[in-house]
Amino acid sequence: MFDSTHLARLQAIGLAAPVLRSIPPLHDGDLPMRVIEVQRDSVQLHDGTRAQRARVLPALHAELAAADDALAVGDWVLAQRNALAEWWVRARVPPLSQIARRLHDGRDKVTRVVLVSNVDTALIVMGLDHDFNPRRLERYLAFTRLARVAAAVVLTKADLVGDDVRAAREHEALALAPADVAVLAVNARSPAAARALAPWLGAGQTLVVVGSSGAGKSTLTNTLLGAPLQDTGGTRAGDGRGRHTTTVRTLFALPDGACIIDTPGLRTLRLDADPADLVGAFDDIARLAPLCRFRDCAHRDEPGCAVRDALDAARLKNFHKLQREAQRDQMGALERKALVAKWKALGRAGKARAKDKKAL
Ligand SMILES: Nc1nc2c(ncn2[C@@H]2O[C@H](COP(=O)(O)OP(=O)(O)O)[C@@H](O)[C@H]2O)c(=O)[nH]1
Ligand SMILES: [Mg+2]
Ligand SMILES: [Zn+2]
Repeated sequence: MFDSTHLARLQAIGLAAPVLRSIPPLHDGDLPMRVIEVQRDSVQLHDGTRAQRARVLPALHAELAAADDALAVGDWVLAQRNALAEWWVRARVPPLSQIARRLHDGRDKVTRVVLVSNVDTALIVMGLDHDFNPRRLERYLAFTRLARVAAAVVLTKADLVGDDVRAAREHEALALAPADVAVLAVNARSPAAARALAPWLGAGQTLVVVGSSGAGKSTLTNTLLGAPLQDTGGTRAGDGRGRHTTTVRTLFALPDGACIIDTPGLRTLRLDADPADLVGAFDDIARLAPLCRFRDCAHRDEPGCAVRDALDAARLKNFHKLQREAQRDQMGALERKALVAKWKALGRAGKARAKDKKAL
């Protein structure tokens, strides 16, 4: 489909075999490229050699929007250059993974926002300082688990806290993380952080850093890049921009062949999940629930609840909170459906009446 140099260039920006296999048949002039940034009405693409601004064909945009979907950083696309030398994205290669969240418009409308696509590992970045928050960590762990993306917890600012604080918080994070999720304490500014993360940075791997503003995501990105490409809180502190230094998601190629997507902190992180899915993101609850006396135990005040007996109360409370959020979103969707059905029925009745009148 492509010659080997072209293929090697795409592999250097993360093209993996499963994606390659799902690239649809190419049209004349099609070039496979990766989305490295999404702007308001254009995208930045990369072909392994250079970045290129492109626009998205309205048909593709509409097709994705109709499925509550959108192009995101990390996506592979097929782009074409027209006679005016403008680049247009014609098709998207089906993503292997997507990390999405829900956004509420403040009333009852819930939208799904795709943050990144085709990511192998999410680095959940959290400071060991005042940023450290077990409940937020649980939310992020559920977030990556629900997206079926592997995760590692990177606790930054190890150099800013005492050994005992570091050890206690590391231990607490380890207790919350599922068995297959590593927890590392690092100084994000030190090259040692890059060495500690080496197992996740193999050629062809794509990572994303997630976590709150000021946690050290951009600092870690720069350390992995070996170059200060991203502004960090420290360098901007003087100009009153506060700590929200990173404003867009951007994909970078790392020296050893992996790619990393730096992201701005999210003020609210509403999971893109149905209440039933959520249990799967809390390993211990999934494991204990079959031992509850009642099969439909909600792990609240039912007698004989194995989950409540074993779990830390704060963790269980957080689980219920995430479940309530998911339920509210679902209620909104069901109510909207019921409303649409009602309107349709009214429409049908109206038409039937009109017909009856004609027949008379
Ligand atoms: N001493 C120290 N400072 C850090 C560490 N990680 C981040 N910082 C500082 O914390 C501030 C916010 O970091 P930044 O990377 O912009 O956070 P982001 O919002 O998550 O991208 C900056 O001043 C960084 O220099 C760390 O591990 N050690
Ligand atoms: Mg940043
Ligand atoms: Zn129970």
